[in-house]
Amino acid sequence: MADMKALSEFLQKGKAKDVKELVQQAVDAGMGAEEILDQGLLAGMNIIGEKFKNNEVFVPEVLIAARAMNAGMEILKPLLAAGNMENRGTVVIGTVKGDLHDIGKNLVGMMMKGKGLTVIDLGTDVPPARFVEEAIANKADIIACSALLTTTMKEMGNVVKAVREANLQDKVKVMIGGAPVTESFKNTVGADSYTPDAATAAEVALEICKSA
Ligand code: B1M
Repeated sequence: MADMKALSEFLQKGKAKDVKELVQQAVDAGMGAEEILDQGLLAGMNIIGEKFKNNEVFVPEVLIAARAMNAGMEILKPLLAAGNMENRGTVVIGTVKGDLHDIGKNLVGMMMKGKGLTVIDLGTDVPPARFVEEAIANKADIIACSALLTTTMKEMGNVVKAVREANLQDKVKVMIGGAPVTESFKNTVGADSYTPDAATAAEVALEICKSA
């Protein structure tokens, strides 16, 4: 039986080629795609998430681990789609209108994928109406907004308003974050959650989806 501990370790070290090979070996040995995802890839990504939160690893290590995760996912994706894997939840993510910073947003998206959530990335400079349209189109549980500028963070309040105007507040939770954002700002704009880093954002997103 393929070694899931080794798979998790290769992922943490960002060894994309080895990850791909081990995933293929596991599939060939008859292991289920969901099992490989949970015990190998997601297990490794969870450890990276924890280490990132504790400043034991930094942005470059997370990016290479995510690249290795994607290499493994290339093999698993068609199998997961064919096997009706339970959807753990859907997140529509983007950087708010007027803001082009996307490094933090990308990390948040990667960590959320690492929790097994479906992530729809709208990119940067996303107007409030687009967040809502995509949340409806994809039956999302969460709209996740990132902002890096004090001049653009107010757009998060407009996203909350747009969600309320569409009468979606009971179905879609708004998560916010980014360097200038705080818990007190979250309370001011009425968002559902503020998290300070990507790993915590992914943990909270999974909790929200579980309780939806
Ligand atoms: Co810009 N920039 N920038 N910039 N830039 C900052 C943010 C700034 C603090 C630099 C400074 O002056 N010291 C400053 C903002 C000042 C302010 O508003 N208070 C600034 C400025 C002023 C600008 C321009 C206006 C500069 C100009 O043109 N005059 C301009 C604005 C363009 C625009 O957006 N319209 C601009 C442009 C750029 C670049 C394009 C050159 C580039 C962005 C490239 C890119 O993203 N593709 C850039 C960069 C790289 C930065 C700095 C240097 C780094 C940002 C970054 O990626 N950090 C930044 C200074 C700094 O932070 N040291 C700066 C790493 C990243 C991992 O952290 O995004 O905070 P961060 O994400 C964290 C958490 O915040 C959290 O998780 C991540 C990690 O765990 N998080 C979330 C993020 N989103 C979350 C969402 C969540 C939860 C957590 O829930 C949904």
